[in-house]
Amino acid sequence: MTDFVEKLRGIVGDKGLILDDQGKHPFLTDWRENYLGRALAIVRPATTEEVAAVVKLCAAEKVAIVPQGGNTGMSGGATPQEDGHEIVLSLTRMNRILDIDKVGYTMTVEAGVVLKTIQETAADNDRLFPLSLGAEGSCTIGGNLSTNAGGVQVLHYGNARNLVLGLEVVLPNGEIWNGLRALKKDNTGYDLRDLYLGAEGTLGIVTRAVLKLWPKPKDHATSWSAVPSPQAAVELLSGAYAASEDNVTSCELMGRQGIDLVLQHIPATADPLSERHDWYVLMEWSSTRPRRDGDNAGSLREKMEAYLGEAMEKGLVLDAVVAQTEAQSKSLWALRENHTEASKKEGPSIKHDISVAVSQIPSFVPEGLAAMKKALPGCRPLVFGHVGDGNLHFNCQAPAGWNKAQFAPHIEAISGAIYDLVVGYAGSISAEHGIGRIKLHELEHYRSKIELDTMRTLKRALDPQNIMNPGKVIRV
Ligand code: FAD
Ligand code: 2HG
Ligand code: ZN
Repeated sequence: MTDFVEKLRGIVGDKGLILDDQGKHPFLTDWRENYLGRALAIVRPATTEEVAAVVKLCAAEKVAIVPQGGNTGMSGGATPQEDGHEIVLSLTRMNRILDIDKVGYTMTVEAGVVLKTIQETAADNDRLFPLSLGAEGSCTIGGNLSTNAGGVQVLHYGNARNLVLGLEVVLPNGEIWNGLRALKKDNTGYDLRDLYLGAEGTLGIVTRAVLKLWPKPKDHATSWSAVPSPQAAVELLSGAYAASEDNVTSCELMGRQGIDLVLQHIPATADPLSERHDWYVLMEWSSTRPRRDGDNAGSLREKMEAYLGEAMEKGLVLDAVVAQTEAQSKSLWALRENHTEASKKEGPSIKHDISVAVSQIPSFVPEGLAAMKKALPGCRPLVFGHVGDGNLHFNCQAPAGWNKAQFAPHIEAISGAIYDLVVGYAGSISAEHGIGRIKLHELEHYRSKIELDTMRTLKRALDPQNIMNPGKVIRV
């Protein structure tokens, strides 16, 4: 293996190689700290050509590769196996914005650019890149595309798959596929780009992308509403589309348990309402029409206030605040975005990243809560998420004070109950976080034979040596 490592050094140099245990450690464990792997080396190439040379070497020596971006994934997809025979290939040195086409509304980037940098670069150019999620300060665009990430603006702009036009990918044999086209229309045969989006690094390594941009919104409104039930939340959203003139860009539902955890664990957060309620909706409206408070058409904030006033009269809203400043809007969003961090600080939890049709949310939620309680009466449901996409994080926090070992024996019963229910609703057991390693068995259990066979056929054809993130997504 010394020989192999020296060949790696020959490609990426000392700067691109981490070999010591301390330096390797952050790359060997996932954000949730569910897995701790080992690796021959952490390899950090600086260019596509270096990636290609590393993959060629690995293909020749039959060494498996685990691509990694910001390592914020929720499913263990970026963590190497425990046997120590793989390398982690980190894309974080490939972090250049290559081009902005303001006329064509596109941006070309390397895979390791941090999402927030892309958002800021778009904004500096009077454009919007709409992908937005809690990990945006550290996740990379390569990881976002490889997980087909969702986030809080999917209901208006679509998920990561909808935000990209072209890709450059290093294939498992080390060849470079240049699909870096900025075309809105291209029906020349099978869509190869779509294969790599959401493939979680099992079919190739995304090295560059052409992203779509949108006009930058000029007016925003943010509201925080206490609602009597998930049913009311869904009805509130349904009416908001027309009331906002189709400007609803986020609609997030949260149960009280999550708010309590955020208030307890995250400094400088505060409950915006004086009384406690069971359910809350955070809504964001945004428009490219500039704000002109007091004019005849009204600003978005005025329209939102009027809409929530009507909703209150109908009993859909119990109490509400509409942010009057950018700072207030940020503090409302902090209550939502810090759920994941607060849950981690509280202790062990199981995540159920599920989706059902939006209109089924009202009946799914009480049934799911009952199923969870039946499986483990002392568990603490933690339900929040992107209700406008029918995607809830139907999570389960361990009983207070429990450690991972105490909680582990109950996971199968709890998750099985939730996933069986989801499948009964014709929903998805992984709406945005992917399969990675954590849901391998669930995928095999809940997807049909024909779907699994087709996935295996694809994987075997494109990665015949099974060196691209083996043991993730689909076992061959
Ligand atoms: P990593 O974690 O490094 O990798 C994820 C997967 O992609 C792995 O399988 C890896 O092998 C593969 N991969 C990474 N880069 C490449 C590449 N260049 N080529 C090929 N394969 C690659 N996710 C959502 O969808 N919506 C949310 O709202 C959301 N909120 C989050 C909030 C918090 C606080 C946290 C910690 C995570 C959240 N996530 C969310 C999960 C996570 O941020 C996303 O999955 C993100 O897209 C992962 O990007 P990354 O760069 O960290 O990828
Ligand atoms: C979010 O929506 C993320 O905040 C993470 O997808 C969800 O912690 C989770 O389960
Ligand atoms: Zn989410």
